[in-house]
Amino acid sequence: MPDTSFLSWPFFDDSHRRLGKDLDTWAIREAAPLAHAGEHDVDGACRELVRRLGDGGWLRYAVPEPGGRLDVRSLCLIRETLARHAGLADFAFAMQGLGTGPITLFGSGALKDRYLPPVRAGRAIAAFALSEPEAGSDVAATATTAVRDGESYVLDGTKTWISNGGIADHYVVFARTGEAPGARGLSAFVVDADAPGLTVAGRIAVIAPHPLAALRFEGCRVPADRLIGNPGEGFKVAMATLDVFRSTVGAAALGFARRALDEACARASGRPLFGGVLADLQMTQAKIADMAVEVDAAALLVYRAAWTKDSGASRVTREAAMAKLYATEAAQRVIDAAVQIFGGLGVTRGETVEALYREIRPLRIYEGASEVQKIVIARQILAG
Ligand code: COS
Repeated sequence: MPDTSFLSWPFFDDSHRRLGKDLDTWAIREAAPLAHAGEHDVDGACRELVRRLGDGGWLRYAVPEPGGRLDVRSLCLIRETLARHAGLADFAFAMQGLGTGPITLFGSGALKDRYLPPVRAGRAIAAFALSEPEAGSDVAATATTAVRDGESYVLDGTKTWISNGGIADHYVVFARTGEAPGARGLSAFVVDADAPGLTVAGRIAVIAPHPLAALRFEGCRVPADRLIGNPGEGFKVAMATLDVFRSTVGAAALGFARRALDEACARASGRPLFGGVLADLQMTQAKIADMAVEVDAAALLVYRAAWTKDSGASRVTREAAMAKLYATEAAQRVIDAAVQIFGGLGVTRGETVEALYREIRPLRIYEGASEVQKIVIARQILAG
């Protein structure tokens, strides 16, 4: 049974406590049975999970109703809970939010009306297309271009490592419109997956299966009203969206870590060894203690960042970067310790801790690698 004592921390109100409990019950029934379905049919499993999350009403938190807002504590609680039961369910939920985040935060009323309701209902799949072969960490180096031509923009370039690439119905694409060099010359667009000139250049297979692809834009014409915010604001749109969603990556890592701790405790308490059980050994106890401390420290940083954003801070760049950095790195250590406690079983295909070991690794890379988070944190601290 996972530790739920953190829900009484002052970061939360009663609606969050109810949300955590209700989603846990739902996830055991609806998400956990599909936890490993992605190993065989990742696209089908993802589509099914998006549909179930929509039917369950959970996507309303990732894609708020008109007049609503993104409550980061709810996003974090949902990601943590889903990750504890099924990594792919967490992925499906998160990408619906990240793929529409720029529209939710900066889109016109018309863009919101057109794109958000089907994603909220789980009937359309969203994606966020920022990374390029040579512009992942350095967003200001984005090379994909968007040139204005009458009532359209024409996009050319390549995006890669795009989550939901190949199954998304639309992509938020960041491209250079050239108002200024570097970060100030980018803009964000919504591009329909069937737009002429947009093709899936190739699917990418990864250690923990998720839909992932490279996209090619060749003379891809997009109506000018698909621009999100103003021309030249693309970098700001990307960063502000990442400020919201980075803490939630930390929350997903926290969910994986909690599951690993629970699995490790159960194993250590039940595994006979040297006339007792594994948990009798002080070496095991030291591991469990370190794991528990790291889980609580990660939770404190994640929910501090979420609470700060929900309390009205205009930027949580530092808090979100700290939460993502610490929670993902700590979860990797916690899961590695769980694998060690499981011994040979820990590296056996089909074991929960083996899957967690593969699931956690990309989180230290995507949405800003740990090294980028350190750059972001240091700049904020040095700026005073
Ligand atoms: N929110 C709002 N505005 C922001 C911002 C934020 N979080 N971060 C930066 N900005 C603004 C800055 O204030 C600056 O505005 P002015 O030009 O008006 O001063 C502008 O954006 C440029 O900022 P900066 O000079 O910091 O740009 P850099 O190119 O140096 O940014 C980092 C470097 C590393 C911070 C950035 O490229 C980054 O976050 N990279 C990682 C991106 C990522 O997560 N990639 C993974 C792909 S998504 S899976």
